[in-house]
Amino acid sequence: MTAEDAHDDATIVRTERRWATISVVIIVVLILLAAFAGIHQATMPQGRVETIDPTRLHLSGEFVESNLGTANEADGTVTVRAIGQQYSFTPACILVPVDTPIKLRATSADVVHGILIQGTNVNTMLVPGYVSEQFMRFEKTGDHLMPCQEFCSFGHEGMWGKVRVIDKAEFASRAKNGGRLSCVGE
Ligand SMILES: [Cu+2]
Repeated sequence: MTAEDAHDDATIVRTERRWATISVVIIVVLILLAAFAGIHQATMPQGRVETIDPTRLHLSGEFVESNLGTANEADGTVTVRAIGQQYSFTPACILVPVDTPIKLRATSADVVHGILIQGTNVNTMLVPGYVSEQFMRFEKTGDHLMPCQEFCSFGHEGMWGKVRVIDKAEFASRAKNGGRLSCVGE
């Protein structure tokens, strides 16, 4: 074996080690990402599955009509409850305060629909029988379109709602009397 061969062997060993290390690092990063997403409920579908009877939404429980809309919680957060059905969302205009942690809880009364809030990364499927939960926070006041983003039969393209983000003080004054808020008809 000449000195040159020995030098080549050393180069090969070094290169192989380097690529082996890179492969192991990639695998470790992927494992950490999967663990992080699982712990923070950011996987789709989520590990924590909540079921609900879609035929009885309007009769009792969390998604009766009088409970739909925006609820002001005691801890300063806000919960929005909504349903999708062929071919509208209830409420059709969701009212939320700016710069506030918001929990969106939604489900479908018939077929698969989707909620997508334009200009944000909020995008979730509404599957009959399951409750979809998503967290959001709006940095600026203003209106966002909220189209159904899952083809749900021939009226699909006409199915859309709106999200209106308003000033915190205005929201607080409207929430004073309790009940559920929305911006339908405004
Ligand atoms: Cu739809």
